[in-house]
Amino acid sequence: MTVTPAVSGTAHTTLDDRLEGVYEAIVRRNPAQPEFHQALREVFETVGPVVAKHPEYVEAKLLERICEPERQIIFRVPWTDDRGEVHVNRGFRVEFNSALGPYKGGLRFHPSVDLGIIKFLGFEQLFKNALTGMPIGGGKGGSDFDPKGRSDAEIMRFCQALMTELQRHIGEYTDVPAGDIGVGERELGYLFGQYKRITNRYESGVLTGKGLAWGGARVRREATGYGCVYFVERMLEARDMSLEGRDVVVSGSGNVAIYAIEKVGQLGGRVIACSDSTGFVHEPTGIDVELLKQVKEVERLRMSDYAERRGSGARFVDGSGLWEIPCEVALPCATQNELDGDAAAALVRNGVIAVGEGANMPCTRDAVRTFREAGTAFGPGKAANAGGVATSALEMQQNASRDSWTFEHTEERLLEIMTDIHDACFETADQYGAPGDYVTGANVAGFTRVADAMLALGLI
Ligand code: NDP
Ligand code: 2IT
Repeated sequence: MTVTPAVSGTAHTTLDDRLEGVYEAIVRRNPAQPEFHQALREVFETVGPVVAKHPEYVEAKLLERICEPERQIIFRVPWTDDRGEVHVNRGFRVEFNSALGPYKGGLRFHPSVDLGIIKFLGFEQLFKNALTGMPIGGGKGGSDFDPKGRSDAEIMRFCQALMTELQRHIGEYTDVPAGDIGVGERELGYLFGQYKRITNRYESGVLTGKGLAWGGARVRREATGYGCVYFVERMLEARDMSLEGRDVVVSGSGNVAIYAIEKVGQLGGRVIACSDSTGFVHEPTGIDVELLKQVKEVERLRMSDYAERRGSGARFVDGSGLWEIPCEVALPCATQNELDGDAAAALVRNGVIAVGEGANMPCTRDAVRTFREAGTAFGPGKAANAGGVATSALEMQQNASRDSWTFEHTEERLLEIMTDIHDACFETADQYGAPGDYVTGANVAGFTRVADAMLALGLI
C-alpha cells in the first residue's frame, strides 16, 4: 500500500447545493455554536459523493437526523468549596446517536465548556466510534467547572454533585461516559463511587477509564496517545517512511500527549517539544517522559516546573510559538483550534511530513486546508485519536465478561484496531477519488456506517 503524497485538488472548499441548504438550516437552528458548525461543515464538505450515490439517504433525511442529537441534557451542579462557599456549575450530557450501541464518549471539565462545545465533541465522537468497528454509539458531556487550583476534596465534592444528577441518565446499556480534558482516573473514581452509592449496584460497565483495582482495563490510560502514534506510523508506512529517527513536536502535556510522547520514543522517534496552556518546553535532546509523568500525573504541576527540574537542556517559553519549531511530525494533543493556518504554514515551510490529531479538532479549517494542499499526511482526530474510545470498548467487553486481559494482549488489539481504521480510511479515500486524503476517508467511512445502521432501524 503506497501512495504518492499529493492530495491537492481534493481539498473541498464549497458544498454541493443540496448539502448547502441542509447545512444552513442546521446552523440557523443551532445559533452561537461555532465549534459545532465547524465540525458539521467538515463532514458536509466530504460526504457529498456518498449522498449522491445513495438516494435512499436523501429520501430518509439521514443527514438532518444524524445532525440532531437524540437527547440533550443540561443540569445544575451545586457544590461547596473548602471554605464552605457555594458554587453553581452547569452539567451537560449530549446523547447524540445510539444506532450502533449505547451512547459512548468522555466528560470534559473546563471553563470553556458550553453546549456548542459538547455538541461538536459528540458529533465527532459518533463517527469516530463508528470507525472503531466496535458496538458503541456517540455521546459527550462535561461541565464548565474549572478544576485548576482546586483541592482534592473539592474535586471529589464536585464529582459527587455532578453524578447525583448524571446517574439517572447513564448505564451500562444506555450511556457510558469516560474521561476527557480535566477528567482522568481520579475524577472517574469519585464519579464511580457516587454512582455505586446511589444505585447500590457495582455496575463496572457504566464508566470506562477506571482504575485497574476497581474494574479498569490495562492500556486504557495509554490508548489515545499510543493509538495516535500507531496511526501516524501507518500513514508514514503508506509512503514508505517510518518514525525512526524523526523529530516530533507534541502539543499539550496531559493524558493524550504523555503517552504519544512515550510511544514515539518506543518507535525510535524523538519528541523535542511539548506544551501546556501557558507555554512550551523546547528540549532538542528529547523530552524525558518519566520525569514528565512524575511532574504532570503525580505532582500535578506545570511544564515550567518540568523545565526547571531538567536544567539547562530544556527551555520553557511563555506563550505561543510551539509550531514554529522545525519538526518532521506534529501531534496536536491539547484542544480544539489550537493550530491555525499560520502555524500550519510554518510547519509546512519547515518540512513537516505527517500530522496526527491526538486532540479533537485541534486544527482549524485553514490549517487542515494547508496540510491537504501541501500533501502532508494528515490524520484527522476522528481516526487518529480513536484508540482511546476503542480501548474503552475493550474495557466494556472485559467488564461484561468479568475478565481482565494482559497489557500485551490489549495493546495488540489496539494496534490491530488502529491499523484497521487506517486501512478503512485509506481505501475509502481511494474509492472516492481522493487518494491519500484521510479526511475524506474517515468522514465517508464513519458516516456510511452510522447511516446504514440508522436506515436498518427504521425511522429513528
Ligand atoms: P488532559 O486534561 O489530560 O490534558 C489537556 C492538555 O491540553 C493539558 O496539557 C492542557 O494544559 C492542554 N490544554 C487544555 N486546554 C487548552 C487550551 N485552551 N489551550 C492550550 N492548551 C490547553 O486532557 P486529554 O489529554 O485527555 O485531552 C486532550 C485532547 O485529546 C482533547 O481534545 C480531548 O478531547 C482529546 N481526546 C482525549 C481522549 C482521552 O481518552 N483522554 C481520547 C480522544 C481524544 P493546561 O493543563 O495548562 O490546561
Ligand atoms: O474523545 C474521546 O474519544 C474521548 N475522550 C474518550 C471517550 C471514551 O469513551 O473513552
